[in-house]
Amino acid sequence: MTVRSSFVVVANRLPVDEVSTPEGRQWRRSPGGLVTALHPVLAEHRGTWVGWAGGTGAAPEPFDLEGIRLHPVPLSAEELERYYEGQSNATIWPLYHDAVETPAYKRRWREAYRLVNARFAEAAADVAAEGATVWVQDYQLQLVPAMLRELRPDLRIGFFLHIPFPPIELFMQMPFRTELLRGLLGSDLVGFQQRLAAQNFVRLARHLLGLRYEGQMIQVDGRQVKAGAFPISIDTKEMERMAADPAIQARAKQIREELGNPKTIILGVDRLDYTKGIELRLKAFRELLADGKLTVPDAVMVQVATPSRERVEHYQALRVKVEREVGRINGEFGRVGVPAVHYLHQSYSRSELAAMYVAADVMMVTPLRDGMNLVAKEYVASRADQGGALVLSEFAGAATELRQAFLCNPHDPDAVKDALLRAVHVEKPEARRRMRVMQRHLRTHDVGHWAESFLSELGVSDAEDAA
Ligand code: GDG
Repeated sequence: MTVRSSFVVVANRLPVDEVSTPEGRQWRRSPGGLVTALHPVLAEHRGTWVGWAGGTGAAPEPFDLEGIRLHPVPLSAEELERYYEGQSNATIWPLYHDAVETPAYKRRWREAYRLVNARFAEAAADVAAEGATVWVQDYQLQLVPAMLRELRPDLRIGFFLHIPFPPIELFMQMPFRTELLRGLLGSDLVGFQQRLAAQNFVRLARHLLGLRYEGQMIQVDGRQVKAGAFPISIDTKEMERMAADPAIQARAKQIREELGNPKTIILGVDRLDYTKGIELRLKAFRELLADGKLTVPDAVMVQVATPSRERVEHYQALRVKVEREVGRINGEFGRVGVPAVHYLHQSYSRSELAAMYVAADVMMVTPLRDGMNLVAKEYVASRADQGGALVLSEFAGAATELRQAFLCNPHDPDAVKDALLRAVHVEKPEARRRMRVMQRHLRTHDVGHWAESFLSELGVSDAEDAA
């Protein structure tokens, strides 16, 4: 029998991984800020999370894990290729990130996107109780709000976009732009990372559909749809606790030794994605070495580039470019046993990442465009010693909040080099002052605060108590 919930989250992925144990295959909750933030609300409301469980073919039966009901939605291998890799990650992802890579438009991808979105909407309609609140997440599911409203006009529907929302001129490229916009307008509340993104959205509603708006409230078919900025954040306490753990502190020391005790460790941690500005960061480092402003082995760079979307063409091309640049830098500036760049195309545990943050003197976060960028926030929260310096792109959502970072325009190589040098040479008291201000901000603006502000705006009555 289907269990019905008064609170439902709909996201492309379920927050679980299937792992092999001596007792056989089991589900384990996957780490991540979103599930941490939503867990209390879900538990309070006997909530259900609707999403893909990974794997292709038939989906597992719904099951309970740590107080949450998980409701898997199936995807076939072909849908995965067309809806997820195609329409979501080769069309929408690049277009919404300022078209820093050229979006590809294919009819069969759109058709699969429609079909899969309808499946998610139907699943949500099945599990939602009368008058329930449904919170839909992210760019893979933009048609779900309108589809769900059609099936269940009694629901309160929220949508949150984790990535940027582009200006009108860019959005207008999208072949099924009206349908997408109408999809989002099925919500009662549409949340964005940035105020500018919310503005892009309301202006687009007027431009494309001639809808009237006042402030951030749009009039649609006699209903009101509100747009707003809700900058996402991290579980600050958890990050602070992890970084203070003696085992992690010891591992950080060990990492420094393994790197040959350099004066300056420069760190980058990103999914290997062309929006993250990994190449331009490497180039800035290379030029500073060539200029003699930095030298090996006093300064070394560590770049973690977590494998991502490896079947999508742009990602394959990026890997080649990044690896070529790493080879070039090491070829020119490395020595036997002392590479200039330690490039790690691997995935790490959260604790190993925390140790890297603690070890890094300078963290480089230089995306060409990024909805928020949680790595920047994690680095700041992990520096309880108030050491370290953050170089941050103005084009990351996080730059609106982390004003004390060394901000730079990632499109300007000299600006990136300048910010990196300033971060390398910053005086300790000045670095500490900057860190302190940013840490204070993250303590009040954590992921719980994010969920709570969105849900209370959406009208979930006890969001504040629960989140
Ligand atoms: C999207 C938006 C927005 C990375 N490598 C490993 C690993 N990570 C973790 C980081 C961080 C997360 O993944 C990455 O989050 P970001 O925010 O930096 O970037 P996206 O993946 O692009 O996320 C972004 C976000 O959604 C939330 O709304 O901020 O703008 O693009 O937490 O620590 N974690 C582990 N191993 C790794 O190797 N365990």
